[in-house]
Amino acid sequence: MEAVHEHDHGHDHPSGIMRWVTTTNHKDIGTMYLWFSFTMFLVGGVMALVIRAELFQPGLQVVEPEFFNQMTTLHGLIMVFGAIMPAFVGFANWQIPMMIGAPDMAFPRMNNWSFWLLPPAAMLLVISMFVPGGSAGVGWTLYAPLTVQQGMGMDLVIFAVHILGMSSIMGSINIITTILNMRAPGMTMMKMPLFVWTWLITAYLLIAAMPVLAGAVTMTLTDRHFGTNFFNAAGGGDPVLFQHIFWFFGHPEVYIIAIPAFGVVSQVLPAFSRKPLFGYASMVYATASIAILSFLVWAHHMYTVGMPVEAQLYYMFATMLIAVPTGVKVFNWVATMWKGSLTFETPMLFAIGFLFLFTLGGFTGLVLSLTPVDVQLHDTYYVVAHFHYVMVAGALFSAFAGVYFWLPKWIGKMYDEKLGKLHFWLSIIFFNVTFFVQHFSGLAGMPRRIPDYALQFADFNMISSIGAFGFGLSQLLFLYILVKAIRSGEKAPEKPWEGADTLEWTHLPTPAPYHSFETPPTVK
Ligand code: CU1
Repeated sequence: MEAVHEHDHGHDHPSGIMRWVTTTNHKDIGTMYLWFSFTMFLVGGVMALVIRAELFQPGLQVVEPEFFNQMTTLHGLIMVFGAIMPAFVGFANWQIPMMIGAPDMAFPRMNNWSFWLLPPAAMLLVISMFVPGGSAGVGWTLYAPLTVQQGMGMDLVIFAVHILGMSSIMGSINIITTILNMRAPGMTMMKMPLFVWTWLITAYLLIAAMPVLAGAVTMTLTDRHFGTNFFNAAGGGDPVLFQHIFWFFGHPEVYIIAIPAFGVVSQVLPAFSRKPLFGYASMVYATASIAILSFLVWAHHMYTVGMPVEAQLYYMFATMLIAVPTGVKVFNWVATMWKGSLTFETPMLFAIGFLFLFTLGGFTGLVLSLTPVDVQLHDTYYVVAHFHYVMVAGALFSAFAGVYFWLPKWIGKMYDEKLGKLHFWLSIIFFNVTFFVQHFSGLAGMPRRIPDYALQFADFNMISSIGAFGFGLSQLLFLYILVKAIRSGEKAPEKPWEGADTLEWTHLPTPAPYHSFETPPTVK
């Protein structure tokens, strides 16, 4: 029986499934992160479609209200922790060592463990639906006191969050150590590709934010089972305390997702503009400013809890301040394209789609930062529209841009450009059909996380549901494009994007063969 492959350098490597279980190679681990992310994207997407199917018409048709609530909870948790974050960690694994000229991540075995913690955590979230009482129908924010009253599914969700946190913290330690200690000679901090900078900053955000979430769910756990009263007013606790702790994690979490997305776009836009990134240093400083500010604005999610007007004013102005560094970044991206030799291949289309729609999502965020406005719009579909512009048209479109941009270097083959462009246009059209109308139903007062609604919202919801099913189906095209490229894509040229690879900050080392165990060449 052939149990191992013979490599010319004489080492034995496990084959089959054991190769993936035991791998310490950053490319293998990056690949696993990306496939895991895509799988969770489909699982979370099906849950979104359950929600949209129920909301297609007023009244209750498809699922029980309890199950609907579980779907909104698990859709949020799975998309944030299972789909978006692992996608960008996958990019980090693939790109950071190659971009800074390191042979691998600093702690390759810990890297393996970081990844393999994810599947059991995802399993816990999914099987929580099947325990007695079902999963937690509490929303992804897990607000007390409702979480204290939930059944056993809530315990599985808490355990899943603990495991996800461990994975993120170990991944962050790995990324920080790799970037600070393993750069090739001459690769100074201010020469690093911006994607590397954004991940360095994000890793610090993760280390600061994830333990806070772990603390919040641990306190929930002890309130549930061990007689504490952290969030129980009858026992001297305060349910609003949970919201403070959760959003001290939750707002930085938004930037944990957005900042690596900024990094990807900052690689793609220069490449397809044939110009270096405009304002590199200001990009680094703006990103760091956003990261610091993200810890100072958490209670803008809590304007309706009855805080003093002074606090409302502080959180309003602090939140508006974030628009300044964000404006610097958007200005730099536009200035990068200005007078460039633009071409519009799929990665560039997704990056420009990101630029337009993320900016729109940022703008509605600015609207929501205004306390008197937010008091009206709190827990309406306006908020749902806002954060889906940031998360889907922002982070997800950036992730698509990254996959199309780097795929030729990862697998040595090209994807089908026509189908890639079709994927972009279907995605951007159906995305807007789904979510643009939610601004209107929100402004008209439709509450979120409710399976039924008043007749006046019927048209907006029907349009939104049609868009959601179109968007979901379009992502099957993405899967087809990937499989087709991997199985029968044309051999990628040395320089897949004409003219782009001559730029210092978009240059990657020669295409390393897929599944290669060899050390990538160092950057000059
Ligand atoms: Cu926030």
